Amino acid sequence: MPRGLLVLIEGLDRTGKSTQAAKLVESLNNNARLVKFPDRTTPIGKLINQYLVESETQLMDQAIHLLFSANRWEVAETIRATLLEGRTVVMDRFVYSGIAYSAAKSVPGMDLQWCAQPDKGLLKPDLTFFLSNSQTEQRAGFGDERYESSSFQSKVRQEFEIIFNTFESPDYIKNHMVFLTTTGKTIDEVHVMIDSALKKFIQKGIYNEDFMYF
Ligand code: DGP
Repeated sequence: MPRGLLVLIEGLDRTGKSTQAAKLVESLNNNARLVKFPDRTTPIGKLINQYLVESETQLMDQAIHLLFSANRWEVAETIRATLLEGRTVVMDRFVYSGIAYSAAKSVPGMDLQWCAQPDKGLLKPDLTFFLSNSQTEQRAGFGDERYESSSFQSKVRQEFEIIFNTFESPDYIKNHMVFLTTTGKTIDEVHVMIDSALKKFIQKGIYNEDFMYF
């Protein structure tokens, strides 16, 4: 039985990632599993949630970075097992968010290489969708969680670009990444774009049984 596909939906806050990830899983007729990061339900995830929603929760930037990474490692084996069952896994955020949000803090010593290190060895997506939306990125009021300010988000956006160009080969970007602008598009329109890009990817037969790793 061929293994399932590892699909990632990435992007800044409020670009519709979670909505699209859920819609994609639904459209795959339950032969897919949705994995959202951070997973706030695990013990590590609860700590992450506390950090995100309570501004008085103090944690060293290095410590929270490692917790986000540990939160991904917590489910790494489940993801692999699901793929080996032949089911698709759709992830809502993953390693790229991990590097981008931490690097955007510009903490001395926490450069891209430092930020990328703890996630080395995690499975690399077969196909990544990066969603951007200029309307949500420019708006003044974002939300109440830590990181939800337009100045920080624009820093994160720059970091995403640097990360893709630093860590991924032009070949990987061309074959395994899809950049989608969702500005002015309805949820259904974006879903159709994702669905057709996924079908095209499968038709091209680029992915093989071997896993790729960060
Ligand atoms: P979300 O539940 O997708 O809204 O993510 C919560 C917030 O945490 C959001 O502002 C993005 C940020 N975030 C997600 N993953 C990571 C990560 O691995 N590291 C850091 N530093 N921030 C992250």
